Amino acid sequence: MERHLEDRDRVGVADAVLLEDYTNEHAFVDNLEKRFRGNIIYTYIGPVLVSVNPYRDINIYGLTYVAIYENKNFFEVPPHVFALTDTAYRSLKEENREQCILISGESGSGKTEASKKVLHYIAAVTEHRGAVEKVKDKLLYSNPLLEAFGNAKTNRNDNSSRFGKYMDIQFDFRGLPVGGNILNYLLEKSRVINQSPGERNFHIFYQLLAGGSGELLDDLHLKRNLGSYYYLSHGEKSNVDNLDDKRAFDDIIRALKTLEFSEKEQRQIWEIVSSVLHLGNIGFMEHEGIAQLSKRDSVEITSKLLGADEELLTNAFTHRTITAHGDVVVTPLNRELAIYARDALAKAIYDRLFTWLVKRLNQSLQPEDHRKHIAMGILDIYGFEIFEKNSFEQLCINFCNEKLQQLFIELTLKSEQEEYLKEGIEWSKIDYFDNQVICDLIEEKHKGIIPLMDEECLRPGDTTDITLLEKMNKNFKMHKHYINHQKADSKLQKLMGRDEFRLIHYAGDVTYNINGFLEKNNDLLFRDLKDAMSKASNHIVNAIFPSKEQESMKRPETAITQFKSSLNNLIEILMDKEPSYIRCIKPNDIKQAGVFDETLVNHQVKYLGLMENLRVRRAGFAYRRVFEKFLQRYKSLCKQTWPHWRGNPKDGVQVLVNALGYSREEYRLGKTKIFIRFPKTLFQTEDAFQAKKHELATKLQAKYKGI
Ligand code: AOV
Ligand code: MG
Repeated sequence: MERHLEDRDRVGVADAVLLEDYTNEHAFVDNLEKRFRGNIIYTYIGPVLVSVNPYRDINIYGLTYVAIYENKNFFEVPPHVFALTDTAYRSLKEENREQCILISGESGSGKTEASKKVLHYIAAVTEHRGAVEKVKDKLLYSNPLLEAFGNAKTNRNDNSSRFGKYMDIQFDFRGLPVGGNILNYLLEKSRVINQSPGERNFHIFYQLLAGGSGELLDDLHLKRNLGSYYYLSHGEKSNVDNLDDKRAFDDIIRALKTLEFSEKEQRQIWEIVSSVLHLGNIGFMEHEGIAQLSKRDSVEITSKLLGADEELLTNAFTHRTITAHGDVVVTPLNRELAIYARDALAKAIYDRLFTWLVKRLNQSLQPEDHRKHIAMGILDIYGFEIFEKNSFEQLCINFCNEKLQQLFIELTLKSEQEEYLKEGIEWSKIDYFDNQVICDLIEEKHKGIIPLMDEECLRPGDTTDITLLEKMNKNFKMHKHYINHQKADSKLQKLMGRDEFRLIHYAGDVTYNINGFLEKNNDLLFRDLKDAMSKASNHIVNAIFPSKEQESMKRPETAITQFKSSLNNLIEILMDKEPSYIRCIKPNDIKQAGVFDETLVNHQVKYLGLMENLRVRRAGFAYRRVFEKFLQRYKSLCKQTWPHWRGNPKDGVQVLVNALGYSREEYRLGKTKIFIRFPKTLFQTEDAFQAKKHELATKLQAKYKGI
């Protein structure tokens, strides 16, 4: 037990609450680095797990490791994602408490990998038979499937999740997994039509081209050469990871089979995926301000693949029908608008296919019985983003992180408070930065950025991104967390353009460029295209563009308002569960093993609020343990408790700490636990224990030698 108190000189402290100076960020990062160098990627802040991406495979996830962590108490084994999962799982099984595991950190820090380890651990420690095994296979295969459609290579991460994911694993009363449910959040669909240099489109396009059989590709009118497709030609052009893509495709086929997608469904999925590529190749000319198709073949193929009427589709690319006051007006589009329409359709088809996939997966993962289940949720969502150029997508992502940070602070504080209360120990309230003010700035009814943005989107007349920005500048003139080019001081002003605004997020300042905000928030797909899609014979297309949508005269909610509602819904789900936290850190920007960039880590420590977290945890006491465990470890240090203490453990601990000379200031005894205020006290005791152990061992050796 207490293995993680040992060897702290070499590998640092396993729990940062044991750092002497818990307010010192440098000491905290130093400790992480020491451990990282020793190939130890996990560290605790009390119950929170901090994980530093090693960028190399370390052999700590195999069955031997599962055995080390299975049914062990959290603090008796070295920090590990398995320890955290095991604790959550036991609380679920033994106390019937719903769990959620919240994973955060910036792009490439290891969130998705961590979420997979959680699932693997659950799969490893539960029954390996019949129906349970089948469920586990489905749960495990849902990951590669969603990654293929929702992940892409970015400059920060070769396998970056471009959507947020919350996955419930559902257990029966025996603690066996019986099903699952996935919620997906805001896919970065703009990637379908455009990628930054060095980045790729979603994996599935490359996987299909590399791994699909010749026959399949022929049927889909596809060539293997990436250069043939406009939508694949912006970012990375070469087929670099061809082999991996080929292998991944085989995996996807296996996943689709395991998840019971029919042959027909699979076929229709490939038809849709390839239609997106063909859509991108549709070109337009302009004649007297009116767009015309430059070649028919791509439209022909697209229509065939989707089962759409070719005439209807062609028309929909080049015309727009508007109903105003009961009149139907058809106007031709110019080339620019036709391209806009084409791209909007490609994005919409892909985005809706993704949502359909999740829904279909959920059908497959649904438990067979209808009894009540207990769930363990895993949240793997995009981390806080600060890029060179930040747009609407970053605002959504960062808003999401604000909300989660708020939940984190609230729940951590709450659980600390509860523990002190339960143990009957006095609690002094501590100050912390409450980011409610930023959440309000973004979402507050009528006044926040989101309502303003929606207002500008819905307001008839000449609204533009700039009119929106002007409105914001006026409304938030006095707001402490909002800066515009006028408000920026002279030093900052140089860095801010007239089309930008800056938010002081809890995690740092982000300058957003307003261009494209209204269009992205509006997320408009012309009716004619929707109409053509809803009449298509491909069943999936038909399902994702329901004709009901056409009939409804109500305007759909804007993109950000939809996102906000789904987020608030998520927060509600999470609030009801017992949370565990994994905070992931990226040690360098070059995706390399063994490189620890202190500045980069410092920054993440700051914005993940880890020092704040540590402060909360240390507000009262650095260390706490149940009486039995404490007594068991240190009983050899006191004559009255060694070798056995016969009374109740609390009295034993009292006798022990008296003998150790703890002052009243240094500790408190709660109902079940001892609380030690300073790490120094604990370490003196631990050192004395190590010396004693050594002394006893030497004596024992001498005795045996003597014989
Ligand atoms: P992310 O989920 O946090 O980024 P990932 O989990 O995809 O990051 O990790 C990025 C890469 O780091 C992985 O593909 C692995 O190569 C490596 N990696 C991460 N964790 C480990 C680990 N525990 N052991 C070994 N290698 C690891 V993003 O999804 O971009 O925000 O949107
Ligand atoms: Mg990820």
